[in-house]
Amino acid sequence: MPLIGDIIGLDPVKPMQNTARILGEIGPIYQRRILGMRLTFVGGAQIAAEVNDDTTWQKAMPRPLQLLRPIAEDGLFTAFNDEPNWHKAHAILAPAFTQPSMRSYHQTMVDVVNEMCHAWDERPEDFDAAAEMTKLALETIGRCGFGYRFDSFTRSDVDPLLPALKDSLGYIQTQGVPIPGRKVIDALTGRTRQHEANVDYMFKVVDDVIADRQAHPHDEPRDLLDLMLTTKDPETDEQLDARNVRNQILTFLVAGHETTASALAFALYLLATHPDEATKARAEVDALWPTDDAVRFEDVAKLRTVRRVIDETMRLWPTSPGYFREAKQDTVIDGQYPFKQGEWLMVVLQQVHRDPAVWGDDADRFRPDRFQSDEVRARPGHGYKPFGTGLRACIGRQFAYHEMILALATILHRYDLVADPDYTLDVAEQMTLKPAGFRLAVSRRERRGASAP
Ligand code: MNH
Repeated sequence: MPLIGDIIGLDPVKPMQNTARILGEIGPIYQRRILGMRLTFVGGAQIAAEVNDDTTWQKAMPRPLQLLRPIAEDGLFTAFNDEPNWHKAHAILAPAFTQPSMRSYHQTMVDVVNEMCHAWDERPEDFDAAAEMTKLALETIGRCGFGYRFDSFTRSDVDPLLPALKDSLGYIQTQGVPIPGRKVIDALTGRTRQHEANVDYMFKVVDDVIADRQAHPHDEPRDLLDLMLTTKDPETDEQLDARNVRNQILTFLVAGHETTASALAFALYLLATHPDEATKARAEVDALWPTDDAVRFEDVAKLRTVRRVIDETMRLWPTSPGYFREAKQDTVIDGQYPFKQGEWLMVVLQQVHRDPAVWGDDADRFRPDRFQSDEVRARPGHGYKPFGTGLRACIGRQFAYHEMILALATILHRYDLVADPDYTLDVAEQMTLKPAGFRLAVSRRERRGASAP
């Protein structure tokens, strides 16, 4: 392809959706050259299954991920596969992310959802769904992760950590597109200096939180920070050092809030535009909470219909739109495409999740019953990977489910959802996919039982 066609073909605003569309048109795998680089995209579930195999393939860390290294360094998400701190942190943190561990974060998650609902009741006008869910998820990971309150629902200004985080991620993302002369321009306009100041500020805030916790330890390990500061890696008998703890906290802030928030925003959009599905999910919630909605820990696992709504939402709109894999050795995929050791490709989830070979002819339809257990059992498992794959898959999966299920169930129980009838879905691409400009109005439902908590 001529260079200029390459540049135009690479949609700078919606690259993932553009890539998914091309895969839909030309087949399960395609390759393009951009500025001399070879980029391969996989959209077929069968080929995805091959590269998901951890014996011949592994997580790759191409430039888009490496750009995050100055912020998150060897934190879990941006660590290289062979970095010792990945194994150490994974061993220390994995127990904190199991389903039973959600018990220790449960009440905090409930508190945050209640604060959000309280804010909605006080201020009944409509709101931007993605922005509101971002507040929820940020508040949740801040408090459950390291006892940090952004107070997103109560303060009128914003916590300065928020713009620092947002602007530095924005800056990092612009560095991904190779534009000649950008370094000079960024330096001249002060963007680089502003970015450095943002990063310094984030480091200082998080370091202060860590130092404060070290000075005033909790009696009971409750949040992720407590665990990181007190647990030893069984293999090396060592704890994480303070710098690595900072890297993990910033990692959880980056990896743990926009993904969850965008998935919730998509779920609200899909429910608001599929009232029959909302009615079904609401019936389950009403049956579980006939009189009140004090969400008990045990309730979350019972909300199977709500869980299916979330699974189907992440199928259609995987907010983490893909992941990178590299060959551990020279190999061939699909029986015909050779890859040399170290060569990498991207699995495009939006396309894998709609592969007709797995999902049938109505793959574009929102139908949560696809996740009924009989349908799940009848399907190959490799067609659904919203949390990535293998050793380096998402450690926060249970955390995200617990948070999303209890938030969505509470919202359905308390409110009717009214979508703007003129809205057509516009999916923005920042770090994640998210519904842009989707405004939602909620109206408090009639209570049929005892009063609200
Ligand atoms: Mn999460 C890795 C998606 C919520 C923390 N996450 C991944 C990967 C995907 C992903 C995909 C694999 C990336 C790769 O292969 O390069 N994560 C999600 C989605 C949600 C999500 C779709 C919500 C919905 N993630 C969360 C939450 C947290 C979190 C919540 C933290 C509290 N995720 C991580 C971390 C990793 C990760 C940490 C890196 C794990 C590792 O490499 O060991």
